[in-house]
Amino acid sequence: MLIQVGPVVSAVESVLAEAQPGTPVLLMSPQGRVFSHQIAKDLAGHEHIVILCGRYEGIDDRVRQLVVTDEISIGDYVLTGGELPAMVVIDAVIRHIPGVLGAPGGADVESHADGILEGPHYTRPVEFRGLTVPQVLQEGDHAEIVRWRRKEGLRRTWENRPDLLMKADLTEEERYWLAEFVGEES
Ligand code: 4FN
Repeated sequence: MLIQVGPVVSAVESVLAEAQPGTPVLLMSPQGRVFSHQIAKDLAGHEHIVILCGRYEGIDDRVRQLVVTDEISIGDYVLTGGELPAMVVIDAVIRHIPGVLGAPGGADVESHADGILEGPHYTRPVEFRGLTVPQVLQEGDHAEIVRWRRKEGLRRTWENRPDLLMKADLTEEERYWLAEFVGEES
């Protein structure tokens, strides 16, 4: 079963008639370019976004040819529909709206902005089933805590997502830490 061209093009055109000129019309699809923080930020600059997604066997390709401006995928796996990918895009875009809970604190000082993963977080109690909160976090020297978390975030990036390091903009100290991690490998 396929989604027909006529109703979808009508729906999109009626929505676009009330939207800003240049409004993106996204098609969530496995054929799209892979969604990213950068794409989310670009989309956040628009007053409106239209998002289409497939279900069943997908959508008549003429919808894409006639009204779609951008084909986007959230990753390589088989799904039963593009609704969840659409919600992923919506979530990543709306957090760039000032005042939204979880929005970046102003001038993009969020952890993903520079492409490095976050370090670990801890709450109380200081000891749970033999696992303790690292000493530096208990001491409360804020500058040292920031440095420690940055270093641990870099370690996780090195261990789990070394691909992210290719694009990361690192300080001299961070490069030194990286060399340390490489040396720690057996
Ligand atoms: N998926 C693959 C190859 C062939 C088909 C699919 C697939 C939902 C309508 C599309 C999937 C994944 C990420 C939309 C997948 C996405 C979809 C997405 C999606 C029903 C047709 C379909 C090679 C990627 C495994 C089903 C690969 N991001 N078809 O899942 O809409 O946005």
